[in-house]
Amino acid sequence: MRLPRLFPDLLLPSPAERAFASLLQRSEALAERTRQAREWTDDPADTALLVRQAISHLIVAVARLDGKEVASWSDGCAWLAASAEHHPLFKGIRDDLPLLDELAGPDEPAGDDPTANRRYAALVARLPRLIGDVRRHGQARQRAAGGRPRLRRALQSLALGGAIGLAFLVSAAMARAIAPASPARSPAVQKPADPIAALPREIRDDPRRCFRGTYHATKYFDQPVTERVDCAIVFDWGTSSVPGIPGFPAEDFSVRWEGVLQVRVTAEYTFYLKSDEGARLYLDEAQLIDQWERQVGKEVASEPIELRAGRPHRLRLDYVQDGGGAAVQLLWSSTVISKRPLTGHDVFAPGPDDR
Ligand SMILES: [Ca+2]
Repeated sequence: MRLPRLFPDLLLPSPAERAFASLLQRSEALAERTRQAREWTDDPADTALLVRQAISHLIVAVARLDGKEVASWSDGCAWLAASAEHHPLFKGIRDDLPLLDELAGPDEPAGDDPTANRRYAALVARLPRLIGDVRRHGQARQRAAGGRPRLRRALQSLALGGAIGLAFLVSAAMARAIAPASPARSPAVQKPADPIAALPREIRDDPRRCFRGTYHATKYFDQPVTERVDCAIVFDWGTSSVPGIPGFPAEDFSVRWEGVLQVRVTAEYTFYLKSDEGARLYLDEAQLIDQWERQVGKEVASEPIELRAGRPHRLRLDYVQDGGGAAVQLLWSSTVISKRPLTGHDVFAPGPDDR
């Protein structure tokens, strides 16, 4: 006898149904993130990061279909390695998964490594087939669950959501990894040496973009010599004076950079500051990094901070040089971008109220 559903909200879904619903949500989030990233990213390491997220998503999907929870990328890789049953499904990509770690990681990729380039391009090329295999795996489970309409609906939604997300991903990844004239020189492992030169001209030439740097001929921000546009803060002046500012001292000077940071994707962001010698980073009223004690070249990271898409934040970096070499570098990273210089992509000129 069937019980009347007087209180449908009190009839809790089964663990499997909850797992599929959550997976569907992840799938939609991936679709949105990939769409946003495709609109603005120009760094090949991002593509590697997105490919890794997509494969991670597939691994989680298969694990959950089989009632197994994997909590992280490394858990998923370990589960694949230990689960002989799924070797055929992920055959052909398993050995290349560590390559994604390397390409999407914070370190400089391996430069012009033709072998890594070829492996990466081949991995991306195999993704559509892997997606098909995972969908068929899900459909087989669906047939097995034939008598349970809610579970069937969840599986159908899962397949559709995953396909949408991965279609975005594959089109974005292939445009970058497969399109170059020579497949042995895919952009996956090429990084621009000069982050400012790598910026599109329309950003470099846009007067509303980038930091405003005020260069002072003392260590105390009290003797401005010039103000100029800097589209990234990645400088190593050595013991020479700052180029382009005639008569500017090579020692005992200070620079204040100001801008308005507006991120395109809501996420947690981390900032990294390295300087010779002192530097401090502020976001609105908060001091994110205090590196004022004299030191040379030690990188300090901020606590991760959630920034919402489109919301403007005042950003200020104070830098001081005593003697010897002079260098300063501001990088950032998040769950959607690899570690890189913060540039005029996301930083706008400060207005009168932002300084
Ligand atoms: Ca110095």
